[in-house]
Amino acid sequence: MQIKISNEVKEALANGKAVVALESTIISHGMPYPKNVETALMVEEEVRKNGAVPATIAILDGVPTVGCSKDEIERLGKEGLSVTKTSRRDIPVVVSEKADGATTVAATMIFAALAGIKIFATGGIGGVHRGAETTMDISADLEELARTDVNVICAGAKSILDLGLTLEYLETKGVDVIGYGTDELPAFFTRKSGFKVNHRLDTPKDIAKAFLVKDELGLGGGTLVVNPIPSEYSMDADYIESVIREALKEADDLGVKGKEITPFLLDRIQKITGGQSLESNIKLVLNNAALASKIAVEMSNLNRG
Ligand code: PSU
Ligand code: MN
Repeated sequence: MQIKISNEVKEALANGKAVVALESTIISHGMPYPKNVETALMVEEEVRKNGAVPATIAILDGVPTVGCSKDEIERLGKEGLSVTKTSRRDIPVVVSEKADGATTVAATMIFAALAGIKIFATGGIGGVHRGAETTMDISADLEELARTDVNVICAGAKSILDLGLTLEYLETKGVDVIGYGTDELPAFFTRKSGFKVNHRLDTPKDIAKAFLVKDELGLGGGTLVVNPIPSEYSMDADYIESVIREALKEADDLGVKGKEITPFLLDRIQKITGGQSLESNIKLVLNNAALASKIAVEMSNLNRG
């Protein structure tokens, strides 16, 4: 099976340089065009500025690609919702049908691991949905964190999810949740959620050291690092909660479920807030890209040292 790794990423990996994986569902299904493309390119720039090489991951004409070009990112952004949102289960058919696929956190982790990339930055992960006790809607992202050896840096999860159940699921699966400079799980648009993280670490180096121990012991699986949105961009907690409730009610009324529910809610939240949430979303992704790059650089230094 052929996976394509860009020359730049291949060379960086061969030389033990810092590389940061980036997902593509956030481009096609997470933000509207052209902001999605602008953001994806800014995120790559942010990774470079912090001394690492970005590797945006997607499936293009059936070829899993690690290190998409600008044109490829533009193509995924333009395709938007018409490109297949590709999680673990979707990979075989998207590849065999030679289709384009925008990879979720789960699918991006799979290709990052195949390429040998250990650090991955995104906005928010999927998790246990509110009402999962009856719908059983639990994102494949959580199971992937349990089994695939890639560490994900995010801003927590949106409270479209049940954050308490998401943490319990991760605990059962042996996935550590590390708060960067925080004792509390951030809730994507806000810095607080009322839930404690499992560990708090205050420097990229401390986080890199923990990742190396996981490697040395061969524990496998991923880690979730949660990085609060910078205060100046965070949103009012009561306001965003009311917006999320409204979006959830609309989804319920329209009977939206399965893989469509997350993109539907993201789009509704953006529209109800008049784009204010999109601006926060962009800022937190950049913030995560910077942290992920610093951790990747520390790991590369520790590995060399
Ligand atoms: N949450 C966000 N933004 C996103 C996603 C989730 O705040 O863009 C995307 C990610 O690609 C994530 C996927 O992996 O949705 C999860 O979808 P599902 O819940 O269907 O597994
Ligand atoms: Mn789901």
